Amino acid sequence: MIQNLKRSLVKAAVIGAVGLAAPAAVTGVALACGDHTATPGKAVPTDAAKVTIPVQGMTCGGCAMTVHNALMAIDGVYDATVDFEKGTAVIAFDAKKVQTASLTAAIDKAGYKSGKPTT
Ligand SMILES: [Cu+2]
Repeated sequence: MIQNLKRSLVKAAVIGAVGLAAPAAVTGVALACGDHTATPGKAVPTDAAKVTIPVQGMTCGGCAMTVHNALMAIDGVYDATVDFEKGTAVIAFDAKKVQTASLTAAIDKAGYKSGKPTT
């Protein structure tokens, strides 16, 4: 299991390097692991709360999409922009419904490691 994971990570790194030639964001890169379909974002109201959370452990666009989808599954999250190269997730959400602790918990539960949220 762990061996397979390591192998897929190596593969992801190679494909990721090739993918860099194209300036396309997450969706344009060949995905080697994680989810392959992004949950569409919702309209972000002007009064939405916004937070940036560091995410460790992402190696390709598939990882970023897995994190994106985990965040989008939370009721009250409008949109999440996840960048595996920067290792960040920028999240727009309804502060009346969602606390940042729920966001970091979702990232951790998806198999990655969240850092300290900053606004
Ligand atoms: Cu990946």
